[in-house]
Amino acid sequence: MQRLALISVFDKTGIVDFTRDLVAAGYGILSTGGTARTLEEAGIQVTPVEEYTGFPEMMDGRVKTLHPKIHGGLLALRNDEGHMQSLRQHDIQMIDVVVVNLYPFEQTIAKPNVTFEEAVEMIDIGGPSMLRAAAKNHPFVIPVIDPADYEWIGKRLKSGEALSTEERRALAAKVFRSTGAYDRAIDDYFQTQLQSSSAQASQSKAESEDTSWPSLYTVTFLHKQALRYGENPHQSAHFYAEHDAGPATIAAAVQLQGKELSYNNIQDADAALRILRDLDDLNSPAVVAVKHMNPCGVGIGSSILEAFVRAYEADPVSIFGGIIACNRVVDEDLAARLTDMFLEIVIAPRFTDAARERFKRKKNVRLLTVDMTEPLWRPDHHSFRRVSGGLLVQEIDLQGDIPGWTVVTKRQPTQAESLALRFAWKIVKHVKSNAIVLATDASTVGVGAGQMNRVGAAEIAIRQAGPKAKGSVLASDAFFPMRDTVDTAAAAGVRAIIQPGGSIKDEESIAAADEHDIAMVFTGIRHFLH
Ligand code: 93A
Repeated sequence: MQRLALISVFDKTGIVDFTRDLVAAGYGILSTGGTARTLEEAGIQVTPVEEYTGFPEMMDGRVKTLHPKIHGGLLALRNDEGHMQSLRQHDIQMIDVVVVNLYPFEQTIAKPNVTFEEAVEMIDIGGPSMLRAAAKNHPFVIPVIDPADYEWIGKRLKSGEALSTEERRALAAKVFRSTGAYDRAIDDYFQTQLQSSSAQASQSKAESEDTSWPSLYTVTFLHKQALRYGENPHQSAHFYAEHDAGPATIAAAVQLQGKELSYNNIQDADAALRILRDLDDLNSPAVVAVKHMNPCGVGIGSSILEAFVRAYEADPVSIFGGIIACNRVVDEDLAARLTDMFLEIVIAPRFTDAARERFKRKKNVRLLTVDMTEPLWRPDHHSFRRVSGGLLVQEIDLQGDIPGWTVVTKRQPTQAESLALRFAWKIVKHVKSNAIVLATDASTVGVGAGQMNRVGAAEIAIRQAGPKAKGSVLASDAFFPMRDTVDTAAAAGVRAIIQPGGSIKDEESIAAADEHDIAMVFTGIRHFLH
């Protein structure tokens, strides 16, 4: 019987070529409305899902693929006679490949002025169901959620070479990770909506959740390694690893070469990794440069080299002796650039053999690989800070993105400004308070960290950006207590601002932004980091 591929994608990029590969590999194509139209327009023969199930897409598309003829075909165990019997009895065909990407919930809520109802309509139900069914049954069904996988899978299926168990499992893991992140984003959004609409908004989170906190806080860390010394040579130090440190953590990093990691190295590498992982949902090659736990340059691009060049050019001075973290494989071209400079550490998911060769000439550079497909934190992870006589324990700041923002000025941010604002907001979260970040939609251009007044942080960021400040956007980790930061930003040519809002003098800052034709948005969220 002919093998079947089910294709239902919101983002149609690359789908025609991939489907051609599947057809060439002998697959019949089942597809939903819009996807079917795209494929048919490209001259590919498809069977619409509604023809196969005998049910029309209904309720404005809310019910398209939620049908036993789809889910039976995805979930049936091919090596179970009873399952096969059910397929035959109900005239259900096996589906062998599922290609789905989801309604863009996060992009939708990032848009200014989106209503709750519009956001809810963008919660994909059928897509995750198919993906999770395929991922559960991955020994028999290939689940494809990431367009980056189209090419290699297409090639392999065309050549008739089966996917290995590990490859299938990795594709399944990617699905669960993505659908998990998708649901978390929905949860975050609902939580912020609840907080702002609920009559109990004033009740503090601590009050409502108090009971889940233990009266005796115990935590176990296992000795991992002795360190040469601590933050300074006169402080002795050791590294303890969390009992169940996940593979994506700095404690699980694998060192490929270079001197032993120092106390400061571990802190800095962790900071770099945290920033990098908060960029995951931009789905872009990204490079983060860190000094003393603050980002000095962050870049994204169409390639990891381009991302590096942008991170580097953001601040070619501070990067000296810093730490570079990359979210894609480091190849020889990038290694050539990285070995041209003095760096303490380079972190990446992998280094090519040629890149490794390059680094061998720089024996002192520490190369670390870290699995970047797993989440960095578990929801129950806490952060600790010792104070004299006690321990402060808090939830980790997991708010890596903006659940929504409100435009408070006459001018709305342009699309490019919106992208830049989102990017700058992700970075400012990781800069020591008071923090100001100037950025474009592809890189930071100025970072002002750890100042005791906000306008001082802005002045540092602007000075460092130099001519690059003009046309950039500004992110502030906390609200402006007065209008001076807006005025300073305007004088430097900043075009848009993102900040939490919530000062009693917000109106003054808004008036200042309007005077300077700056677009300003409020997030309602603060990112102090001390
Ligand atoms: O509204 S849904 O949750 N209901 C469904 O039954 C369903 N099936 C697929 N959305 C559903 N989808 C989603 O439609 C897919 O995840 C994909 O994002 C999109 C593709 O629709 P079209 O092919 O009509 O462009």
